Amino acid sequence: MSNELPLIPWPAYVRATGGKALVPWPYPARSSSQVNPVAVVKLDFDALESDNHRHWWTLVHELLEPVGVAVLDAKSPDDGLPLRLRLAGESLRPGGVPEVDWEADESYELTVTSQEIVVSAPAQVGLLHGLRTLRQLVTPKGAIPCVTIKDTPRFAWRGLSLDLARHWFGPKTIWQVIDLAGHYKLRQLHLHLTDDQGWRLEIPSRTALAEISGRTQMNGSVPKGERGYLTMAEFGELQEYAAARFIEIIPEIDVPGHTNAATHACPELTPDGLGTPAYGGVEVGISRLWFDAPATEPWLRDVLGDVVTATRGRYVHIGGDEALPLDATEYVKLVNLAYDIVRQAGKRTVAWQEAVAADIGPEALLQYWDPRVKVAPFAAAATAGAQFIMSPASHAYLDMKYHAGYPLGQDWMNPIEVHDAYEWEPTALGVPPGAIAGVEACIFTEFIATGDEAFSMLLPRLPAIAEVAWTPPERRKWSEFHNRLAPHARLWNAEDYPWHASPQVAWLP
Ligand code: TNX
Repeated sequence: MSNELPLIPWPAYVRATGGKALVPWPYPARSSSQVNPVAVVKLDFDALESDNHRHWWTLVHELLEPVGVAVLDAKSPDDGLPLRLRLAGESLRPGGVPEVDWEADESYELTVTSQEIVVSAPAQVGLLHGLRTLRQLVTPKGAIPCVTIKDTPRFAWRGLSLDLARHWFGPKTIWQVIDLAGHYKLRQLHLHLTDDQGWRLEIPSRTALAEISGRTQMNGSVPKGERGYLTMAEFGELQEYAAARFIEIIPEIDVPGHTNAATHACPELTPDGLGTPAYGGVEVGISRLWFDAPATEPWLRDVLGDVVTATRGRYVHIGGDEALPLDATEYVKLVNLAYDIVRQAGKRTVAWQEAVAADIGPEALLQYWDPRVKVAPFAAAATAGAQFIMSPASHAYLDMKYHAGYPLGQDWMNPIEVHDAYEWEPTALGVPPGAIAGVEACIFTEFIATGDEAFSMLLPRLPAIAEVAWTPPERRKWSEFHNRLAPHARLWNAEDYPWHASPQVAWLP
């Protein structure tokens, strides 16, 4: 019975205790939200300090109203099933949006009886995870199965990487992606902000970068009326919105390859000082920085300095992939320089797997992506203390087509149906299990031109990757997963997310 509950990712412990809790919405009228309520809960803040009530009030509303649950204040005279949030060991600081402790314990317990709903956790992030689980339990008729859930993730790093450089979708899509990532309990949103085709973040010390290369993208220019990049103010707001939902933003400035947008906007970065033409094609490995060009080091210091200053999370991603025109020595010098700048400024570094050749320290994270290469260097780096994020293109690249004839996406790796995104084990790829910090899905956007197209690639595969990252292999079963996934279509429809109706799932919209 409990394995029929539509929970993704599947929790560590689930026991259905029998029966359903239900307090029907008593009024014929609509609530303030778009959805007609079918049930009512009354939020009881228990241990939470009053200054943070508004923040939690917002989160509870935003999670439960789209699934038809009206949320009332505990003091309301109307009936409603009490919803209690209990925080142990940590009191919320005043000021609404809390400073996030990114390393806090993520566990939570959720108990639903016919009398009350209780979410308890040692830290705030667990409270939110518990509410996200509750959201998935609400049936279309507004009932909630009575259940006891005790849960904690397998991996701390559970990410999604979104490429904004190849195509620009506008800020709204990024906000929606944060919400979607949150529903599946992801913690990291990695933004691939720069590449050959465009530059998507304002850099105050080098304004030409965004002003010039913010306008370009695959096959030409960004849509008319779009600025084509995030201002620093927008980047700050985005991080605040994400942090309020316990999601860490990791900005990526891709060097020393994938740099044509930079050498186009800043011609001083090229040896002849003439810069490079804009590039709207699909080739990789066509661009580079030059270690010996006098402008390179000051440029890197300015750009990474501004990015570090603006970053609220722990990490900055320095790229490091596919720097094909560079010889090994120059590649290593440039990656080490970028790494040193980030480290000296007080942030930790993430870099793509190729950076294993450089001398980056054990506090950095390497992102495994290309399963076609030999793993021996990764095993050696792991022995020396390196940690890895697992994003194998064969399973976790959500820009791959679902099947050979699919109109969107890439085909340089195998097609990835929802089953392929689900059925893989991060520790079985040759990187030593003890060196694995977590899992990250990636969506590159050479052949994905709009936010809607991006959603139809993320759904239904992102929930599959999220479960790989959260749930240990002995509790993961495809035969159960596809049944649990089927009713999620209702949640996606409620949020207006476009999704791909994979034939591997008997959808229940
Ligand atoms: C490989 S992922 C790349 C990207 C492409 C992607 C397309 C990585 C480190 N490099 O530049 O966009 O494949 O799937």
